[in-house]
Parts: sequence; structure tokens; C-alpha cells
Amino acid sequence: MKLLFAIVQDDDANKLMSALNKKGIQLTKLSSSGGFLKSGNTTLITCIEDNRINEALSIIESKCKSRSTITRMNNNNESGMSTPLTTEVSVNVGGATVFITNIEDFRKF
Ligand code: 2BA
Repeated sequence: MKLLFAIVQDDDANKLMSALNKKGIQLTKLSSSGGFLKSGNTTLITCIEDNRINEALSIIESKCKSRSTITRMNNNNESGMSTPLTTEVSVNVGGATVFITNIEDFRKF
């Protein structure tokens, strides 16, 4: 068994959850936030058989789109002090960031 964490954009989360559930892949949704943009995203966790990992990854890849977003960043001067000036930067947010780990034990009561 593997534990799969998928961090996805909120806009893709519902379609992705429906597609995984349709294939009988159970999951849990957590509301999360990215450390860089500090805006909301969604983390899905699923415990899945080793031989279904590729199937799950294909579904994630097909439902999650990367998008560009504009964010404001503080300009720091040379002393490291922040100034009130900000610059707009374009950031490409990926379709999905996925971590996969082994599960040592899995029980349901
Ligand atoms: P955020 O941390 O809000 O990052 C959003 C996007 O900002 C990232 O997209 C990346 O393109 C950019 N970015 C992040 N940190 C940056 C930095 N220090 N300098 C310049 N640009 C930066 P993704 O890489 O597709 O990540 C989307 C979300 O997935 C992240 O949201 C975060 O919640 C999660 N994530 C990505 N990599 C991770 C990791 N190694 N560990 C834990 N969570 C991760």
C-alpha cells in the first residue's frame, strides 16, 4: 500500500475527487495553503494499492491544470529592511504536486 498526497488547486479539486471516487479510489480532502502564495489550495490524501498508483496519477494529471497567477512581492533594500514598494510577479502554479510514501500498516475499525 502507498500513501499519496496530492496538492492541487481549489478549482480542480472537485472534478478530481469525482473522477477518483468513480474509480473506487477513496480519499480525504484537506483544506491547505501554499507557503509561497499564502493562498488556499487543496490537499487530497489517499491510501491505495501499489498496482493502482499509475492509474491514480493519470487521473490527477488529466484533471489538474497549471495556471499563471500574479502576486505582489515586497522589494527589500540592501540592508534587508522591507520598503513599502512592491513588484508584481507572474507565478506558474503547477497542476499538482504529488508525494508518495510507503504505508507500513493500514487498519480500519
Ligand atoms: P505555494 O507555496 O503557494 O507555491 C505556488 C507556486 O509558487 C509554486 O507552484 C511555484 O511555482 C512558486 N513558488 C513556490 N515557492 C517559490 C519560491 N520560493 N520562489 C519562487 N517561486 C516559488 P508549485 O511548485 O506548482 O506548487 C504549488 C503548491 O504545492 C505550493 O503552493 C505548495 O502548497 C505545494 N508544494 C509545492 N512544492 C512543495 C514541496 N516541495 N513541499 C510541500 N509543498 C509543496
